[in-house]
Amino acid sequence: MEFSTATLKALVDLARQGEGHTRPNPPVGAFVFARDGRIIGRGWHHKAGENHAEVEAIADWKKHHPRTKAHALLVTLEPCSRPGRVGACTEAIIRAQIPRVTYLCPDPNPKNRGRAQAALADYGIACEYLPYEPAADLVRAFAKRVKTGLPYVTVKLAMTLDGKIADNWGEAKWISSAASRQKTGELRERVDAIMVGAGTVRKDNPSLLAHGRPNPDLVRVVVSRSGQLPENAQIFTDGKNETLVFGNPHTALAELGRRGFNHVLCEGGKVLAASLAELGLVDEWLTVLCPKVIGERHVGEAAVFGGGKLEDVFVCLRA
Ligand code: AOF
Ligand code: ZN
Repeated sequence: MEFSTATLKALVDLARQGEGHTRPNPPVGAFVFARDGRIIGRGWHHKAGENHAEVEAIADWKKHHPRTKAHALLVTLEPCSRPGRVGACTEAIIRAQIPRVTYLCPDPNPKNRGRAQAALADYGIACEYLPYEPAADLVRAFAKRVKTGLPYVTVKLAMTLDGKIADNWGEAKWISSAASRQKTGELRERVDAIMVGAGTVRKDNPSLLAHGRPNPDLVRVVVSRSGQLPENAQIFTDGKNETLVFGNPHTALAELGRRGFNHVLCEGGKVLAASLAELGLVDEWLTVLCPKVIGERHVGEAAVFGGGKLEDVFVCLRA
């Protein structure tokens, strides 16, 4: 069966609804198709311990189109073939008698990798791998953790044209525009944890929460060598998401990896970002380049020179 790029893109978008909620599992999406190419079932993996995407899509098909025969199943990740918290998806596909399966990325988990095709072939079900980069991107963080035991780390920094991430008083609030703070705030909806250094907590008293849709699964992490943090900081007192404190970045990531965290977003400050870089723990740099110059003068005298109508630029580099 042929799939249009629009269909593949729509499927990845569906899978992304699970981003930031599925740890230790990856986000996954699946469509069931009728013979005429219509999508008759849609599903995504919501949370570990709940249905996998394939099972959700099959249930959706049975609920809304019980009399239509399924012709094919398309899934962003190779279907699992060994039971875990839930039953194997290959078994569900066999029971549903879907004759064709296409997946867009192999499962990085050695437990399942490369096994779906043989498991389905025994039942006369054709299974093919159609490589699609955005589907591999979806499981990039999960793949890093299952291979190394450590989470995938994105470090976000907002920087001026003269390379400053804070003004000469250490004030970082006004470097990026409100629009880009909104945009990077949305990233918090899609990761498992937000990590900052103690200095950022003392200086900015941030909430470290998603700006738009609240993500109750998001965990806040502070790295503090001394452990001396203000007790009244909102991350400890707002009664919202869990906050964990670790003594150094390596211990923090090793423990988060052990607990199944796939993607950690580090939002500063520069001491923590530099230690992560020195330890070789950064997978991705997300730099917001702001059209401003701070220079050597102190805030209050003539601080940040704005760049007129120019907008912030997002630069994403994989380490
Ligand atoms: C799929 N569809 O939607 C997901 C898959 O403990 P379990 O039973 O939830 O299994 C987790 C493993 O299954 C996970 O490590 C990964 O290999 C795969 N994830 N597979 O067919 C899904 N989330
Ligand atoms: Zn599965």
